[in-house]
Amino acid sequence: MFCFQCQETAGNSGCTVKGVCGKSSEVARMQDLLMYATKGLSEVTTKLRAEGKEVSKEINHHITLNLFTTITNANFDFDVFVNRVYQTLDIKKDLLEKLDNKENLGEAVLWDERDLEKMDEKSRKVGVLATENEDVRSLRELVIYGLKGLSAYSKHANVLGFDNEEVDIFLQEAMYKTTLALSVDELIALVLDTGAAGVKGMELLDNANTSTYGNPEITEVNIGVKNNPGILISGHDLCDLKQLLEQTKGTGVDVYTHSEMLPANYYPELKKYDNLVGNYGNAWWKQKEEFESFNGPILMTTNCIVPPKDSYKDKIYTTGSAGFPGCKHIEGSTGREKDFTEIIEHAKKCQPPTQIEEGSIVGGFAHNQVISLADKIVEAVKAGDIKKFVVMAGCDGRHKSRNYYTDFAKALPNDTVILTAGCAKYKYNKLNLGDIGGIPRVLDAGQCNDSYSLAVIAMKLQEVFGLDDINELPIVYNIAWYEQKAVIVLLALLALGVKNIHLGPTLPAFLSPNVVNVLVENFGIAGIGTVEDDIELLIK
Ligand code: FSO
Ligand code: SF4
Repeated sequence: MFCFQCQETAGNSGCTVKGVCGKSSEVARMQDLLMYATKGLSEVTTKLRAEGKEVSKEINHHITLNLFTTITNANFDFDVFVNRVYQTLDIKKDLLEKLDNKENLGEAVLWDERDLEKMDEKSRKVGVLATENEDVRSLRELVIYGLKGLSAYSKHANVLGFDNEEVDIFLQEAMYKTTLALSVDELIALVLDTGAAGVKGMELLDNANTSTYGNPEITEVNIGVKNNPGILISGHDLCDLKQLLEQTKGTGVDVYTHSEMLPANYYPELKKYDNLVGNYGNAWWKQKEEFESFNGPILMTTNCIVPPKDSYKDKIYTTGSAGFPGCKHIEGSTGREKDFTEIIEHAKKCQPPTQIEEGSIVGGFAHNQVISLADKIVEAVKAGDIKKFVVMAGCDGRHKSRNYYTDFAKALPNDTVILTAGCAKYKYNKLNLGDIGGIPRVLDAGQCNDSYSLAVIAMKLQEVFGLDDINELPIVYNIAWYEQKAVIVLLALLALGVKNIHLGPTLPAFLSPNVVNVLVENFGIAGIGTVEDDIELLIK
């Protein structure tokens, strides 16, 4: 196996024996094969469209889900990947019959093999290292990881009945293009186009979420526990949460959010449920201890599974793109009702959660809420009470080096405000950093995809202050990344013209030195230094 798609990749170079995330080499190779099959299918859909033929929404969703299922920590189940390869080959076979011009079809289109041994053999030849030139490999993978992140966001919109066909068409064309002999310049253009598609994908999801659940509003979220048995819901899928809340109503079982599900508490249509009682625990990587003390069952709706300990493995349920061998998977395809009876009955037999924290945290500062406070914010900036906004969105992770972000937040002067989204917030959202004239110093917009909100806020402030360039705003970017959704957020920010983003705790291993140079020269991308140096550089 060879995988270097996330920030925790072995030695910041590549996982080759087993994933640091816990992914086995068999699963890693089958994921590579699924990507290969998906590139083949994407070539066919792209060529069909060029012939003026329709590609169904179901096929778009299938491709999106293929990519989403391979993101870090989403799915560890070998059989799931084998089945998705089979299904992808079936769809491709059907579509090929509709294609008139079958000349010059790529190798990935022509490949069709259902024998497991031969599939494994093939998987060894089509992974990341199949591209020999390191710059081309770097750019191709940068595009693919961006598309994986984009797929996660599209999938969340799809389950709510929202689609943007333009985004699907782009994604499939881009997947196909990663198989072509494009020049470095053409690949760089494709990277930027991927970022632009990322903006559209996040806009789509923002629209889907806010029109379904209302605009997030300032909300105090309980981080303690109550006396009823509970279900902990993790991941990012608000539609799963909504269904779980409906089905637990009146059962005596409480629902708690975990990690990236915390922002669900900010939506009017979700927070109205009395059985949504708070958030339990912290970012994804602390789940081994926190799932144990939760006592009740846990529903993983998307990525961010840490291979469970035997002591609580029987309490883990997965659904959607998530999966782990031996854990119960709750079925339900895009937009369909799911039946959570089994997990609810399971919860009833469990002890209430053990309290690990108490009090509350405040969030809900997505664009609509912040823009309604715009006057107050602009006044505070004009009066010099707020000198800088620091975007510290992104991810949290296991490495000690990430304590940098807690220290950085603590070291920020009192006239700065942190704008955050994603699980990175857990590094400083319980520090009690106070407020500036009633504006909290940590404004949480929501999940990683809600980084879109931060861009909307920046654009609004640019308009209010009458600036020509978004980079003239008193906003600096110190972003933490872990997996591929953060890659699309980064590319989206670049597409919006944001410059001088600092990215840590390490730059991606998949960026070759030459590609890093391109990013440094054109966008001012930089890594992180010491807290003192970075405060000096970014704030003073
Ligand atoms: Fe991932 Fe990052 Fe949103 Fe966290 S981008 S790691 S759990 O912020 O979640 O999906
Ligand atoms: Fe390694 Fe990350 Fe890939 Fe897992 S996802 S195998 S940790 S690079």
